[in-house]
Amino acid sequence: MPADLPAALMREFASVVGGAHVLTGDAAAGHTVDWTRGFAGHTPAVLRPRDTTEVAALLRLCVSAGVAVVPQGGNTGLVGGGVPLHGEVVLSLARLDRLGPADPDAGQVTAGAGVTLERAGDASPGLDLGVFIASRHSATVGGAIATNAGGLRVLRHGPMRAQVRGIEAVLADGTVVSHLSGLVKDNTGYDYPSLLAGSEGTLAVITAARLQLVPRAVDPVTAIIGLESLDQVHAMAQRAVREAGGLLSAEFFTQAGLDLLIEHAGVTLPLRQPAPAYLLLEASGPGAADDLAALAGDLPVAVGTTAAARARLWACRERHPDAAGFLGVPLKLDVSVPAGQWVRLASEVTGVVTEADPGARVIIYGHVADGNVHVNVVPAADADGRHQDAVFSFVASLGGSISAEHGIGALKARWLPLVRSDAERALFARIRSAFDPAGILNPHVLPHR
Ligand code: 2HG
Ligand code: ZN
Repeated sequence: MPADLPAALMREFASVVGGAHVLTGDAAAGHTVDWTRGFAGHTPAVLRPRDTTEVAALLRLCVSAGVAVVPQGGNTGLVGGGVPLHGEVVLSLARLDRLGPADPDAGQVTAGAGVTLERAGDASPGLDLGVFIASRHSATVGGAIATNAGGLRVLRHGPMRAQVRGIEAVLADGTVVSHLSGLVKDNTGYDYPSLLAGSEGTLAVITAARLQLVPRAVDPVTAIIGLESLDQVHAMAQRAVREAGGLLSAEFFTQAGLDLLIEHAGVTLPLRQPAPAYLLLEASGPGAADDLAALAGDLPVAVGTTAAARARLWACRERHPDAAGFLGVPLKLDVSVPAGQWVRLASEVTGVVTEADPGARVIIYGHVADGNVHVNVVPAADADGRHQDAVFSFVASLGGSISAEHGIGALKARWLPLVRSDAERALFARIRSAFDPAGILNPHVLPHR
């Protein structure tokens, strides 16, 4: 892509959104790099439409000029899927932030793509959004759907795809498709909202969504249990899923990550003594405290019931995405395996990385009950793909996935063939060209073959 676009096209952009919403140079800088600092690109323009009509007009201009577009929400992605690594135009959906009133009968709300997850969750006092992620203050509805975000309550409510009851989106040629009625039962053809969930901005630009909300957790109780091994972490999480009816979260981390947070982020040790591994459980509703106490038994445990105490405990887990960043620029590898392989993955993956790069630092943590481990690697050797090769081949050998919840983006495109067959990728390519024949939407995300 040229560094500059023709002046006439820039004028046409400005005539759609207003000159103040075509950002260039320094004003565009915050949109060209992701928050890990691992992905930095450049763009001739960041376009900030305020509604679906403006999105459609901009896409029509881009498709006729053959200009590639990276749709961007809150820019909290971790795989380089939302920043212009090849000089694309950035289409920021941040101004599409209209939040409708919650529908008390259906327990649903219609939210613009730019509404933050936190705001969507606050749409009604008795309800909440089922997806709960650490970046909820800045992550947006459109981006979370496009990446099928997961987070801390997937075991209870499923990922973002499971919250979507309808979608409005704009195709690359400017056509608006909209199905926002929110019907629970609606067998009237292809479920394209579900297809757009996890499509990483490659099929269409999501402009609004009808979201199913869930009952707000009543009197949640948070507990952190200190354990001797990852084996015990897994066994205890499995028991929690079976025995704590109101379970919302089962999260793990280790002393290695916690030490970094204690040193650099003001986090405090949750228990009297350090432990090799920790399991954070959260449950709500009648009997939640008793259920968690019965699970912990005589093990070291810290329990929080007030908002402040729970926040203190949650900081130990929620701050983990920052931990490796205190050592350098981390590679964030987000993988999952079948339940029966989780202990092998969690206990062997650090050795797998250090075999490829003996000086690498590895911090692991994540969501136990859904088989997901976040492997954060600060390389000592060149970050030339050797870390991904090692981790992803290991995960594939365990029957797992190279992306549990963050997507493929630019970071993992090379390794998709490890987990998706030729036939599957050929089908992906045909779906993609049906939606976007000109290939202007996020062309460098997800391989075309
Ligand atoms: C989490 O679970 C997020 O905290 C971020 O998915 C994980 O930064 C990461 O690797
Ligand atoms: Zn996660």
